[in-house]
Amino acid sequence: MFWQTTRFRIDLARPRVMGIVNVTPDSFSDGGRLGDAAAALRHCEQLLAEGADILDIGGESSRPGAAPVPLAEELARVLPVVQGALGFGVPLSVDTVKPEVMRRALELGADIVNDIGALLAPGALEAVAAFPCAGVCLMHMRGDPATMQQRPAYDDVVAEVADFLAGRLQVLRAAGVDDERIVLDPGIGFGKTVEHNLELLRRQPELLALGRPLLLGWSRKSTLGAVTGRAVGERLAGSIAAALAAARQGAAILRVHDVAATVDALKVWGAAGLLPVPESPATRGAIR
Ligand code: 9MG
Repeated sequence: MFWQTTRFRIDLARPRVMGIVNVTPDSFSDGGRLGDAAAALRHCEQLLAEGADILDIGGESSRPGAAPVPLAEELARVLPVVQGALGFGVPLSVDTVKPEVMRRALELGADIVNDIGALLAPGALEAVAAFPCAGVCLMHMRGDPATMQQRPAYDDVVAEVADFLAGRLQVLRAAGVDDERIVLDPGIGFGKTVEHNLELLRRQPELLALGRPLLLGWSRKSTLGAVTGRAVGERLAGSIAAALAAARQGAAILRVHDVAATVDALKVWGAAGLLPVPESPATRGAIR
């Protein structure tokens, strides 16, 4: 399967690693805007050197309870980094729920919109649909980052996530967005308990029936902390275990902080033939 994005048609015959670039004050800030963008770009280069296939650039934290970032601030954080990273020659994703950020980033030449809100914000669908090749990741979230962890409840979390994603897929199709532009994400940690997240991992193959590639983000998430008893900075082993399990269960794209370790782990499982679609000579290296 392929993921059509603005500049690249990404071959998903093997799992791709999406490196996380958080352009938030707690990530890079040295107190100055130019310094922040330069530090973020150095981080992009580091992730690429470690083997990232895609960079996901975001200026607003989606952690539970995180404060919303005003539009002007998010634009000022994200656009200079997108602009600077365009020359790296890899697919650039912009992690945002704001239609104006989507539009401005796509105008600059960004390849993908990664929307934890599945293009539900007024104007978001139109913003993406207006760019005929832009890729999009539609993620399931129950509620919003401020409220989502207040007693989330489902009768059947996998069925309800699948129904939601199927519905969004239909809406995008009706708006003229080609299937090949769309990947789907069950949204680990977004309005789900530890048990919901683990059930989504166990039954992840059921989501493949939706017919589009799956993107999974397990990196450093609190479910890993709950299972291991580890603080966020100590979750590397848990993150790698979850990433491998997700890949084994059919994930096509893994959104991660720790690119080098994830790439190595995937190489070992790939070499052993443990991934569902091992890389073939015909597809090796093809990303366009
Ligand atoms: C922005 N962001 C944080 N976690 C994420 C996840 O699991 N998936 C996607 N698509 N984006 C995420």
